[in-house]
Amino acid sequence: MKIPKRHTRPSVASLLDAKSIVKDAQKELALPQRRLFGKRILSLGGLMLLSGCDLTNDQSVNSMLQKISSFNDDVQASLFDARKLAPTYPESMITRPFPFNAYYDIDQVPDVDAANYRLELNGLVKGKRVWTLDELRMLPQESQVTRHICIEGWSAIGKWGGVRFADFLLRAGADTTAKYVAFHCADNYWTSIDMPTALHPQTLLTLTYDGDVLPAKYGFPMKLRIPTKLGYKNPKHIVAITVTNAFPGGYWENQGYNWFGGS
Ligand SMILES: Nc1nc2c(c(=O)[nH]1)N[C@H]1C(S)=C(S)[C@@H](COP(=O)(O)O)O[C@H]1N2
Ligand SMILES: [Mo]
Repeated sequence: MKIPKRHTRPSVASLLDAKSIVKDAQKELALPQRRLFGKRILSLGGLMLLSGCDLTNDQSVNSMLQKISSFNDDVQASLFDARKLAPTYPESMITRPFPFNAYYDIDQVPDVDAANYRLELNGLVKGKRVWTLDELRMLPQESQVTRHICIEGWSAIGKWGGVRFADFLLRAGADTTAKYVAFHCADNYWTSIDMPTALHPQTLLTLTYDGDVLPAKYGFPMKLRIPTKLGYKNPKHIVAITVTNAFPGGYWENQGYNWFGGS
C-alpha cells in the first residue's frame, strides 16, 4: 500500500528545530574527519543534493553524516598510497612525558599478565593462531619515531619498537587479499583497519616504548602503531586479531568517528 504524501506546512517549532539540526550538522562537518575532501563546508542545499537526504530530523541528519563519512572512507582509501611514508623525527623531538589517553582514566588501565598472555589470531589465517610474547619478541624488530595525532586535538612524538605488521601477517599465513583486520583489546576497546594500511611498511606491532617494554598505560603488551592513521585507529592491549571480509567497525567509529581515520 502506498502511503499518501502529506501536504501540511511545517510548524514554526519544527522549522526552529530544523535550524538547530543544520547548525549541529555543520558543527559536526567542521571536524576534520567529517569534512568533505577535508576542505569546504557545504550549504544545507548542497548537502541535501549530495546525500539525497531530507534533512528535517535528527535521524536524517545522522544518516547523511554516515553517508558522508563512508564516502570519505572510500575517498581516503582511494587516495591512500601504500608506499608513501609518514614523517619520522629525531629522538631529540620525542614528547616527554608522552600523553596517556583512553576512554577511561589512567587508574583503570588494564593489568595484562605477561606469563599467561596469548595473542589470538582469527579468521582468514592458515598458519599459527596463538602467539606468546616471547615468540613475538623473537621476530625481527625495528623502531620508529613518529607523531601520534589524536582527534581530540593534541599530538605527540614518540618512539615505538616491534614487528612489522606485514611481516607478522605473512608469517601467520594471513590472507592478505582480505579487506579488513580487526583488533580486540584487553579493555574491550576494538577497532579495525583496511588491508593496505595493515601492510604499510610503517605499521608496527609494537612491544616497546622508548627502548623499554611497553608500559601498561601505553598498551602493554602491545600497541599497533600506525603513523598514517589517527590515534583511535592505534589499538593498545591487543588480545585478538581477526582477518576478515566482513566490515568490523570500532568503538569510536561506531559512535561517528570516520572509519578510515587517516592522519
Ligand atoms: N585498547 C585501547 N586502545 C586505544 C584507546 C583505548 O581507549 N583503548 N584509545 C585510543 C586513542 S583515542 C588514543 S589517542 C590512543 C592513546 O594512546 P596513548 O595512551 O599511548 O597516548 O590510544 C588509542 N588506542
Ligand atoms: Mo585519540
